[in-house]
Amino acid sequence: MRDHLKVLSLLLTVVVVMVTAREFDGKSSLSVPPGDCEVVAVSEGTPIGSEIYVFRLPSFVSNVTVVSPGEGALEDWGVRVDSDSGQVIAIGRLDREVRDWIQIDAFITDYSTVDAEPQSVSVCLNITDENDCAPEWTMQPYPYLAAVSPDAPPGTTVYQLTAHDADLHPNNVFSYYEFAGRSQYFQLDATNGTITTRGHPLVAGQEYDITVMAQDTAGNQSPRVTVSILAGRRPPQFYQEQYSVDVYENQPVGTIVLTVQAKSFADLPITYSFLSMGVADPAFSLNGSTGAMSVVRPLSYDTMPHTSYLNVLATEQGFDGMASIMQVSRLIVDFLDLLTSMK
Ligand SMILES: [Ca+2]
Ligand SMILES: [Ca+2]
Repeated sequence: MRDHLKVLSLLLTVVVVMVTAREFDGKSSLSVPPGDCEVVAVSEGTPIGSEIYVFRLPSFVSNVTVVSPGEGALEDWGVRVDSDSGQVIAIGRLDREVRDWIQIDAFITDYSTVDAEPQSVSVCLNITDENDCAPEWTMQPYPYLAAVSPDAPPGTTVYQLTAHDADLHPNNVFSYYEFAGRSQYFQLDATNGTITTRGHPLVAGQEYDITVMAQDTAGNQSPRVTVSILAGRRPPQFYQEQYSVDVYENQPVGTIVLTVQAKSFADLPITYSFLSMGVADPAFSLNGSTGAMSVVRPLSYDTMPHTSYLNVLATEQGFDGMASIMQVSRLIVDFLDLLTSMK
């Protein structure tokens, strides 16, 4: 009676030419307020082996014992405390973008005095920023596509570049540069990343590729990427080439298992629908305006086909002929088999 453990797995594949969107993996600061402790600023660029801090020991027969964090955790964060000398040493890279405060709680025991109680001490290392991060692109979807009317007037916005630099100000200040491309037709604003037309007539149906880069003030560079600008209309672009989601067969009717989305290059609303190609899957419905795919009847691993294919159509409202098709392959997996194969 472990049917509820069985899962349905959904796999969606976009058949128009697309690549999976590049995930933004910008580092985030985990700033926490220090507790009751002595605050010491330490640069994340501190060389390995450097002394960061010294716990003051009352006599040469005293030592310091770290209470928190555990020794393994502290070493994972690039810090070690020498029990005999009281020295706090950088033994690895101190990455502010991962952890900007390290609180060390310890006690000092003085063995020169028989009756002395261990003394509690705390130091909070405030990891300060270095310019060690490059800007990372945050545009979606990928590949970076645009469309513009061939006779667009000068200054028409074609595409908006966006990027994120995980450093703190001013180390996160960067500019956009055109590395190669069609600068006689398009202009890139170095500060705000907007690509606009210059007003030169464009050839209808032609793709204009522009390769761009973002670079911060220390010279840290983003990857170079290409924006393809089509002179004309472009059909909607799905935000992902492929979706994968596990659906438990005991998920109730009404559960949204997946939401598909596409971008309109004409800023028009998009309507989503299943195309009746292949075998219809009566277990799911698609919300025409949101792209949400929901369970509409009870799921059963035992009685439903384990794999079926669906096609999703994204159509621009008010603009006939501009539509994209995404093929959905739905795979049902027995969760018990999955557990066995993972062992
Ligand atoms: Ca930076
Ligand atoms: Ca940094």
